[in-house]
Amino acid sequence: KPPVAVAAVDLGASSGRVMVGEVGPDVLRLHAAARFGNEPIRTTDGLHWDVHELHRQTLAGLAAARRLAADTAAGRLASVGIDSWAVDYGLLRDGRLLGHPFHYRDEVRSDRGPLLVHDVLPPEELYARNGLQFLPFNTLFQLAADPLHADADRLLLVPDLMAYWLTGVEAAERTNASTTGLLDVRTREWDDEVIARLGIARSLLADLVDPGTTVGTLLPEVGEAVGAPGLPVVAVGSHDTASAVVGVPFERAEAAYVSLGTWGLVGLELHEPVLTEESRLANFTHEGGVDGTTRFLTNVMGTWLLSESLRAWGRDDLPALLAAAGDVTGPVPVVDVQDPRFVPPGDMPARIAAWCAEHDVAAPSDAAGIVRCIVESLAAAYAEALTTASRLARKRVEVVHVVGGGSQNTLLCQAIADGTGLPVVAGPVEATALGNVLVQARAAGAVRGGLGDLRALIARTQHLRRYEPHARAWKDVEA
Ligand code: LFR
Repeated sequence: KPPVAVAAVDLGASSGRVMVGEVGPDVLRLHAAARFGNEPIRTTDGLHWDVHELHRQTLAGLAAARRLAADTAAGRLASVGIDSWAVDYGLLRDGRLLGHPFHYRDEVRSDRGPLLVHDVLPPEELYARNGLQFLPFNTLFQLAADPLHADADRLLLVPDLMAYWLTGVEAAERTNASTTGLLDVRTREWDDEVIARLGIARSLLADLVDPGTTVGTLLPEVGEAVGAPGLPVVAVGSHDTASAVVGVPFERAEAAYVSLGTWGLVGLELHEPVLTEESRLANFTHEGGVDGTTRFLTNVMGTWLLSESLRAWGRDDLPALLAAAGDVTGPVPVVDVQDPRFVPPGDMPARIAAWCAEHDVAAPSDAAGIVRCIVESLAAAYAEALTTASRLARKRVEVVHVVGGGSQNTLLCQAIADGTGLPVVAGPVEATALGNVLVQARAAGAVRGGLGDLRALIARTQHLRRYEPHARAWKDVEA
């Protein structure tokens, strides 16, 4: 039986890609069909996503994927699955999008929403019901402050919106729906009471679907544009982090992960929630995972600090900067990467300098020093979050998996190993796309089994790199 070919649309906060995955019992290969930028738009009312451009790029990417698939043993695509960042949504009325969806890094509305929601549902009660860490941009907070809310008859999260534009079917994929704050953490169904108390019309929310379900098939005009009439759209872990965690090749149960992209999502896969007051105060979330798992994690700063610094410097040579950062011998300050000042887009080197000045530590004087400071600060934050996760969930951690684009950052992976005192297994780089294609391939019958089987296939086929913890000379200098 030849491997099946499926297309994964993976939309990230700074770029998107369409990949073709070839999957069989002993085959797992990815081919890049298209990569494109995702540039937010700032207008007078705030920061927005250009979802129409993302749709256009998705269509072009799918056409390229269809051509690529023609050259594989499968000869054609069996399905397409879409994932993206979480929480952000489009509001529709009679099937038409109202305005441009807001970007979760929009500063304008971020204070008002939480105030409005917490007035009705205090943080403790909310956590007991939805299990989510407090992020000011969780969908329910955004919605409370959204001027278009009252005009809408449907809310679709970004991947669901893209799937709707492909198929005409409105559905709410469950892993991503868990990031709205409107899902019951225990039943993983819409929480009608929370929804009613917040004055949200129940009909705004679409029916939930699980990863692996066929949502619909391409609309005739879409199928024609892409060259794949009738292609099924299959729900995957449409929250990119849910797909990334499917892509973690856990080598044993005593393992934690850092899904390292724009954010560093640090935590554990669990089967039961840990809804304690300690977990709430530590801001640990319970996002819905594929196959009913729980992603017990916290959002830490990720490569955003690096990419925004590069943008501020007008540079695009991260590898060269990391090499220079690796050669820095003197001590560098460890800054608090969780400081809210680092969330909105902007001049991060200046913000780091300001943080250092406020905390009476010497700021690094050049780009290499700043990059080294960012790397060490990120690693310190991950080490702390991992210790906290292990303590809260009462779970031993003996190895840390680092997946996603950031797993290519050797300096950072080594710093995480050193900071935690644990071995780091880095890779796969494309964990999210792999998680996306594997869930589709399983739905198509090309692979069988649970997450353990899918992960074993990743471990057998993908390039992974191991880092052992060791103390480095510069650490002694710092001490
Ligand atoms: C990562 C991610 C995180 C989510 C953040 C905002 O890409 O999806 O999991 O908290 O973006 O949506």
